[in-house]
Amino acid sequence: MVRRVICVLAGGVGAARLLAGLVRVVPPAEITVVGNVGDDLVLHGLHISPDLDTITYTLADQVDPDRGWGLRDETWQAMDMVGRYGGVAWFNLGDRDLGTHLYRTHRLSEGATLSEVTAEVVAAWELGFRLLPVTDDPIRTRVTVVDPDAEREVGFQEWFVQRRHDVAVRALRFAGVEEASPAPGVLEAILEADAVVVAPSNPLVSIGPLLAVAGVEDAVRSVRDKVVAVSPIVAGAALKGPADQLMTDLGHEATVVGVARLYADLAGTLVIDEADAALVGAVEAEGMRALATPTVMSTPDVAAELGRTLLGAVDVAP
Ligand code: FO1
Repeated sequence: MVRRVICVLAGGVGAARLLAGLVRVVPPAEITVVGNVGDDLVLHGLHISPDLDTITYTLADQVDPDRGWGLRDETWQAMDMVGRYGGVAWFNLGDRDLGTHLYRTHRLSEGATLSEVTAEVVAAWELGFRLLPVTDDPIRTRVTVVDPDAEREVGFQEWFVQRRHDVAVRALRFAGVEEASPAPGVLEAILEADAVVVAPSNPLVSIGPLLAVAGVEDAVRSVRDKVVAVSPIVAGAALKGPADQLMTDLGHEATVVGVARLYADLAGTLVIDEADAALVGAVEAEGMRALATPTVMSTPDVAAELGRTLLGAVDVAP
């Protein structure tokens, strides 16, 4: 039997929750995830890939359910030590989580690529799906924030975690993206997919860096009829994180219609929450088919049902 390919373009927490549902309706071996690395950072000399880890830990059923990132039953003794010395302690790395970063950093120092290390980590958790960083090259999301006196460019996590994304944003850029090429298998996964799912991740800072890597946006556009996106905006607000505020700050409408304008070229269908059912017509006026259904993944059952709806939208039988 020819194995199907379900390709998921993914950020962090929202994508991870969707994937936890999807693996209940299709065999994990059929799923290839293309993950965001614009949020990556080097801290304490360690390479940290938050979105790749959030996906891995969630599918391993090891994620902390309240935070949505990091590991459950975590302890923080290493961070306490860093704090004692006056080191960088605003980005919280749990003791168990640190093991992942130690392993990744060591393997990279040996010359392994980020895709190779990521495959090793996923295999160690026996997850059975493929997780590809969009690129093996370093790309870093940089955020221009408006301080009371001046504009300043900071790293993604300085904006997101250190400043609690509680500051107006003037601009975004993905440093290094001009030199980045897609990781092995990324373009093939998109071009050969039976379905491409754009997860309910932040369109600007989670999906944006994926599309900015050479060839990725063109590949997605070329299979537009097989692409189904899920809106991360429900009733005018982001379920988690700052997608709504960021869209507003950068001149986009923070509604499903604003999401449709960002994705209309790339995806044939936009799945929106039932709370936005009244906006089906407005989304379709942007040139996409709209489907209204429960998208708030409060339980794995809802996530699985959403997974079924997404596959059905592009005529793939679960
Ligand atoms: N998010 C926070 O709000 N505070 C943190 O201290 C924090 C630490 C952290 C460590 C490892 C990791 O994989 C994720 C972590 N996150 C933290 C989440 C992360 O900033 C976000 O999930 C994203 O990068 C946005 O997708």
